[in-house]
Amino acid sequence: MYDIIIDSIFRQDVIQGLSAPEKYLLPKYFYDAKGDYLFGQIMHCPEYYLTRAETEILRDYSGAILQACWSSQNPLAIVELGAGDATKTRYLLQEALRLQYSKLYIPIDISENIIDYLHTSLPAHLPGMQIKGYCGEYLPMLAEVQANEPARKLVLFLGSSIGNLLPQEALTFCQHLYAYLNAGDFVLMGFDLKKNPQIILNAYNDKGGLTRAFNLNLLNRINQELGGNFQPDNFMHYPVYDPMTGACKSYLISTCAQQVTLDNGIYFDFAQDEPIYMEVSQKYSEAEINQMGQRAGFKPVQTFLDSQRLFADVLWQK
Ligand code: AVI
Repeated sequence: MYDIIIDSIFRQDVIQGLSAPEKYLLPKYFYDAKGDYLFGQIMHCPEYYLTRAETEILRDYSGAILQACWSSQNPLAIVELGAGDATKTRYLLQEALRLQYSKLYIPIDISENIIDYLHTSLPAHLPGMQIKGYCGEYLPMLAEVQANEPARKLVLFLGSSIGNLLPQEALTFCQHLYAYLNAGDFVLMGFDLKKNPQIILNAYNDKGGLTRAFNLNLLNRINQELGGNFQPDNFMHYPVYDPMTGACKSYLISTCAQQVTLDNGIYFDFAQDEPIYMEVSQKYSEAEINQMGQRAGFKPVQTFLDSQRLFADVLWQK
């Protein structure tokens, strides 16, 4: 039953996106098992600096981040939206245990596999840390966490996941996040910074072709799950970066006139050179980040940068 509902939402979104005058697919559908694997590979490829930069920040500044959130009256619960395998977060959690600032980690993830994995893998690395995973959409789950856990919260939203929203959507997300928090709660949010445009473009066009495969995998997923007949070789991976707006957008370009059909008979015509918009990975200046935090209602506490100033983890308080 669950699979049928998921399949029909996926189908609905694909049909809506590919029938639009400007075709698009939703990036949340990148992450099937193969997509998770490819994203794991991307995070380790030489051009994709984001993960290395943020890992450096958490390795070097976890103590300072926690000090800034510390209050002797109230223990801290560390909540993470989109925890993934929590590799980077472990630095913060280990430091929280060492300083005795927190003994409760609450990962929220849409994937039950991830939550199960964290429950089984983390205790060996974090003796004494209680792990209470919540599976579902970020904000509804955060509401449940707030109802169930009285502790003060430090909410992590790392990895530049906020960058996969357009700036206006990102602001709306931050405003909603603010509304779900209690006065005194903290947010640590990871933003990729504007920088030399070539460095950014290379990160989304790695020489090993991982990002290309990551984008084309969504066409394979449509073939497998919706009985599509996409020929991925007929599409070209085309990322562009606009240094004025900070938007790095990925497209798949149809290299010929073609028709693609799903197993229910619905079809989509592609003109030669017609694009499918796949994803935005928005980059920000420090001033733009501060402005967003303030417009959402947060008080800026501190900004943590890596040594090359590529990436920012920004601490805000409600
Ligand atoms: C998950 N997200 C922050 C990645 C990004 O950088 O926008 C997804 C990604 N897409 C292509 N490469 C990485």
